[in-house]
Amino acid sequence: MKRVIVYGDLHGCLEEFKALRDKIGINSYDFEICVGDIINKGPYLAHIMISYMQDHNIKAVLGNNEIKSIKQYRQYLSKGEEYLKTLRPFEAATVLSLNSDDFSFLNSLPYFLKIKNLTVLHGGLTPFMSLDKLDCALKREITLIRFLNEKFRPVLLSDQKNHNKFWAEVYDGREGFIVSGHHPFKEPKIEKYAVDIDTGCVYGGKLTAIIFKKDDDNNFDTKNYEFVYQKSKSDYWGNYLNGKQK
Ligand SMILES: [Mn+2]
Repeated sequence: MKRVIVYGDLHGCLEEFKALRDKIGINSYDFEICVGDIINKGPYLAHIMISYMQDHNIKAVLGNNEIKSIKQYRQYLSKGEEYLKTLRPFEAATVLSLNSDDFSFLNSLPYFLKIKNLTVLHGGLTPFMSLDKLDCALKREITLIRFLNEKFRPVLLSDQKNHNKFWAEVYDGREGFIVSGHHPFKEPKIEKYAVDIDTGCVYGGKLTAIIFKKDDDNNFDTKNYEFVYQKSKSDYWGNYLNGKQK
């Protein structure tokens, strides 16, 4: 394994993803992994995204969107067509696009992945969490964390105040150098022991990849990494909300 390449939230933006991989010049020694939220909100259906990931041996951790769609697919299997009417159109489209192989793929995704000194997860951690002691609720929580209050408890996006700190600003590096996504920033959010690489491709921003190479100690060099970007073709989610596409 020469390079580790981590991609931000894809949300169905397959064309930008392909263009970004071309730009990087992926080769068979590279280890590629996504921070989760591969599916939903964007232009390409979940089945297409998952097939592409499998065809190219690209790994991923669970995002909150994968967790949601796993639940919805299960409900659909037990309740049938009627259940789909309770979903938003893009959620129903995801469920209908999944086959049992896709469902197995989603179920096989881990909540986090450690690669030597690197850790990939979707959301974030609080100072009270350790990755080897997460119960079910906390596992779900690490896909959702963005900002923390003064007691370092996660705050809901709707309750967020200016003085709240982004989780990575108070993260001390105890679980390795973390690459995350989930909360979109205009540029990658770089902290001492973590970087959030969700730059909102599905919202008309850009798709970001971060590339790590080995250092002299055979770890990954977390001081000299590189970003590669691919500009989004459209504000897909904005267009969806405005009813310009289904
Ligand atoms: Mn997310």
